Amino acid sequence: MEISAGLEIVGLALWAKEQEILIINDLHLGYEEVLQRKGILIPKFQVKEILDRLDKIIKKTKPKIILINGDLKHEFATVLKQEWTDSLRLLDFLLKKGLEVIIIKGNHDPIIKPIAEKRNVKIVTEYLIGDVLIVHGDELPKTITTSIKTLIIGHEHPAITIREGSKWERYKCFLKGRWKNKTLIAVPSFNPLLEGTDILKEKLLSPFLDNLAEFKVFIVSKGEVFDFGKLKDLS
Ligand SMILES: [Mn+2]
Repeated sequence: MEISAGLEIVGLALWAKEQEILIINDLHLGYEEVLQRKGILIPKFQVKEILDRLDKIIKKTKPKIILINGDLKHEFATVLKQEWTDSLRLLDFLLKKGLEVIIIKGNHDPIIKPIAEKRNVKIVTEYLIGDVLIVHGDELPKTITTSIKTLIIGHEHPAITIREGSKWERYKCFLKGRWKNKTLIAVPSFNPLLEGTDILKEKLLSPFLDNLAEFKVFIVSKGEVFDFGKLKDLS
């Protein structure tokens, strides 16, 4: 589904069709190890699930470049064993397909460099596609030129809880609204383990997102996209 001119939602990724660039964010690889250290035992299915989903999207879109818009791995202060293994597995999977991989630095990525350097992958703080600027979204950029019309961010992990009969289900969603005089698109986390921030109930994280009332919500469920209209009409 096209969310904005030239930008399509494909699963939990955003697809810049003309430029053949696929955008994903907030993989938080190694999150399972972090949970396990806290005594929460969960099966390690995260990477496999991520690669399976990515494989489907890549086969469908055939991108040239893949942008990882921040938070490739989870732990801030160090590189955990699982983060090494999982991050390299992901990069190798993408590089083997002949894709150019570019990492946009997120707030969980202060020490991403040794991983990226191992595979010669570029790290940037932002990426420009025509008049579309892609940043992680944890902080506002110092300068934004007037020529930029659209911003794409991650970081927020947007999701929404919807009532279905007697139970509530949480779905990941894309958001589209305005930030200053520009179009803003927030992309959900690509990690299946991270359900996301309930935008109706929880405090918002990104300084780009303040009042979401006028934002449009696009829910992703089992790879399908549904336009749910404006948030103010949902709550
Ligand atoms: Mn983040």
